[in-house]
Amino acid sequence: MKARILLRQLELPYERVQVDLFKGETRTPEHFARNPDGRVPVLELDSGETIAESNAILLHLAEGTPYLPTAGLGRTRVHEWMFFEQNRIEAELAYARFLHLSGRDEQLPEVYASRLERGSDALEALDRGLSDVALYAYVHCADDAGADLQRHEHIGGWIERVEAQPGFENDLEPLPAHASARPV
Ligand SMILES: N[C@@H](CCC(=O)N[C@@H](CS)C(=O)NCC(=O)O)C(=O)O
Repeated sequence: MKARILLRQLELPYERVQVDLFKGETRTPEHFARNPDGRVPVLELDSGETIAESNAILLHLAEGTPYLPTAGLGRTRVHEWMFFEQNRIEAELAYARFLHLSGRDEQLPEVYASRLERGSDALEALDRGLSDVALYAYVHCADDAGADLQRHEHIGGWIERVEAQPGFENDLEPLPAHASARPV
């Protein structure tokens, strides 16, 4: 989602190709050739070369545009928050969200509780700091993880500012029904 937001902000045409990870489509030889780690997102360039890791995609697209400061402390600040996003938001809050939305929190209640606690702690850190699109993706839907966004003073206003930017569109899709671990 964050790669698509930046593509639209930069007015770069793109084609969205969906890979269903719940049907094992990320673990095929074709997909390993795109990303040896077998995950999405992957950006395929016109040259056929591929870039994995959402934040590497953002940095590649933003290079030389107003969305990324040139070398120096400004760029380092962007990197700080992008590393924070990967380590704290994605590893903890996003995983809690996946467990909660797919019903796996009922099978792994202790894992879920610990990820949610650590993810909520990361939201507090974000509330004290700053923000960008890399962080927006999993923070705007923190409620999905069972986290309480209302507890944080600044995050609501920041989400509204991100959503007010030109090119913004929330095209996040819900988890498909077959992702659920809940008995039918
Ligand atoms: N650090 C990576 C994480 C990517 C990731 O975990 N993708 C998940 C979906 S959100 C995935 O593709 N899982 C499929 C699999 O592990 O086979 C990034 O930010 O791009």
